[in-house]
Amino acid sequence: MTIKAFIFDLDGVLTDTAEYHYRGWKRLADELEIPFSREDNESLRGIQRRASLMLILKGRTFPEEQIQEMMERKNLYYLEFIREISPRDVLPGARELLEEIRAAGLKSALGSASKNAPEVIQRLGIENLLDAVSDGQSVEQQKPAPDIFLHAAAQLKLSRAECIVVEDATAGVEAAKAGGFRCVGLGPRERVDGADVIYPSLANVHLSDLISKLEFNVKDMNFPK
Ligand code: B16
Ligand code: MG
Repeated sequence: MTIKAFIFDLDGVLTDTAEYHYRGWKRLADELEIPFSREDNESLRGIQRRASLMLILKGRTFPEEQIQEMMERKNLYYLEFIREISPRDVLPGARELLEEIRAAGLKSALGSASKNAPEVIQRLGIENLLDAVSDGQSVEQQKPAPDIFLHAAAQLKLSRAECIVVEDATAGVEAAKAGGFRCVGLGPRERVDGADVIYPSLANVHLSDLISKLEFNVKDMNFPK
């Protein structure tokens, strides 16, 4: 078997911080009197902080100093919200899969665009199940560039062929593919269509099933065509 590790995205895969990102951006957008909806927030999935702000500003221009202040303000709001995170917020199936990976002698790493990832995994109580952490601080080029996943694989001292990326965002699947990784996509098919295997979420996903689908190249059929 070639599979030696799994590299997990954080938001949308191991936990659902999208709601907290939404609340942070929404508060900022309201203060700036810029329209921003939950639907708009969906397009920010997996997108780093600065690029997210640019999408929210929709071409409105501001001096760099103000851009910095807006990013800091949103992050302060986000940090307030994530204080509520506890081990109960690990998404269904995620902890079980991390434990199965560990028990099988394989490795797990984090590959998240978030600069707050270390705090989130610590609050979730899963840091001991991760052998390496690559986050928004680890690389310059963010998803859809493959750097974050390449950095995670390098930390594990494994090749891209030996690591499987697990992602919920279009930008994340693109990043995995750009890096030459096989990828498990979670969520609606239209969002993660480029993945090799697709599941609605990690709920009831077991390592043995996942590995056989990846090894035999079976794109899951849990979705109606
Ligand atoms: P931060 P992921 C991403 O996390 C989020 O999906 C995205 O909405 C957020 O803007 C980005 O992290 C950066 O987060 O502001 O905390 O650095 O899906 O890559 O785990
Ligand atoms: Mg994500």
